[in-house]
Amino acid sequence: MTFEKDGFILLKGVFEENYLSQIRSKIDELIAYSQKELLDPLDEHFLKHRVDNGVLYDVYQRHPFFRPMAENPVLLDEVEKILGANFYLYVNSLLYKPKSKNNEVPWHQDFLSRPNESEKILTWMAIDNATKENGCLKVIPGSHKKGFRDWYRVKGATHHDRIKIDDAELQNASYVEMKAGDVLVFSNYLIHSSDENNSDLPRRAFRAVFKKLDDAKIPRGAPIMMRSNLNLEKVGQFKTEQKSTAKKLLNRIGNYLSTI
Ligand SMILES: O=C(O)CCC(=O)C(=O)O
Repeated sequence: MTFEKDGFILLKGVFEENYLSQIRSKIDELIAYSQKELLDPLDEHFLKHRVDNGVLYDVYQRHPFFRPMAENPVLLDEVEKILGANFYLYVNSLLYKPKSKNNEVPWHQDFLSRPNESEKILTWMAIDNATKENGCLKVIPGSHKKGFRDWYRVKGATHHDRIKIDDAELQNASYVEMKAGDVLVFSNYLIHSSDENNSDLPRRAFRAVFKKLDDAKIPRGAPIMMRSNLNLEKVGQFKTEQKSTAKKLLNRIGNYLSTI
């Protein structure tokens, strides 16, 4: 299995059980707190949580106990091999897929609605064992090679952006069962999905997405550099054209529209 050939790699045993059990109890507290739907003082800065669907957004910024996960050096070394020495945290979320909540995720590629941005690398960190029964990820190996596919949006659906995929390609789909502590690193061009959690077992995962600093586009908030090599010769490469106020406003509207 190589990232180039398959579009993903599986890192085994990145997080130890001791550490994961602490994270799990923190997550239990966090979910119980989020379910109370209290007034959120951070609301204007971050995307609204989707508690029922099992997605809590921007947990890296909101809850410091997630930071060591996204900053794990083994994981960042792998990302650095793909993206180079300068990359930032693009988005992040806790995906806890509660039981029997119609939380199947259809076949898609990530960030389909932002075709002009460079590749993003996803790291999907298993906090529990992820199995066929509790809705582990499914992938189509090698599907990243053709870039973005034709896609459509189902308005109002939780996972609204889907791709058109033919049966021949679906034959190659495989489940990625993971042990708690494993991390799947994959390209945003990789076609993936997951089934509903029909088991009594939790399926919690932390998802952190990274992007190269070829520009500093980010859906919300401000970029957080995760690795940064201040090589003076290279700094000039990042110089971008001055954007007019109108262009900045259009970007903001575009980013907002892609989240609804
Ligand atoms: O966690 C899941 O079930 C799906 C996650 C996913 O599709 C993604 O990370 O883009």
